[in-house]
Amino acid sequence: MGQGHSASAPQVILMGLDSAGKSTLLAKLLTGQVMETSPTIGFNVGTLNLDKKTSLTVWDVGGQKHMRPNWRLYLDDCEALIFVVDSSDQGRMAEAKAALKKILSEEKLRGVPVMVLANKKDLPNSMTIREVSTSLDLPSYTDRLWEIQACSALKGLGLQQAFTSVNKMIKRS
Ligand code: G3D
Repeated sequence: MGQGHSASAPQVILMGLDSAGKSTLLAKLLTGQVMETSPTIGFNVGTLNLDKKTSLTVWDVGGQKHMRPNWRLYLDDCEALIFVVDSSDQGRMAEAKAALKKILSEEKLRGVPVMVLANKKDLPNSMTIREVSTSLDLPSYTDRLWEIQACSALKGLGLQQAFTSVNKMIKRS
């Protein structure tokens, strides 16, 4: 794995509300590596080349933060969207649901598969994937592949399976 961004590389985009656990997830994936952040690009916390062909770009969405106008440029080659939610924060599920809906209404993401990561499953009060799935209205997304996976970015649980599933979804879509 290395860092860097090539505008033409297929992208996997990681999104979610602030505090969902995106930086923690990225740090886990980058263990032992130095992470470069690109404040000039926007709110992405980093871009990681998963392999020669695929890179992962991370964005905060929703919350008090405003999307930069140029974030859509990153959707051009987006092959999959990973949407991270804090499954222990029931109070922000409606906000997460709205943010996901808004992103998925982007024309450029039509038909793009979505992996929802129900993060922080290590916490005792975390919602089940069924509860998260219902809260985010995932069954209403009938025009694309979607999956939900529980994980703990902090403990590194469920991440391998999630990325394996993402690759499979990309191949199937
Ligand atoms: P963001 O990048 O999406 O904004 P962060 O989110 O990665 O900064 O995570 C926000 C907070 O949640 C951090 O705690 C982080 O340690 C915690 N967190 C992230 N993933 C997990 C997880 O899987 N389990 C638990 N228990 N906590 C997690 P702080 O205290 O630093 O704000």
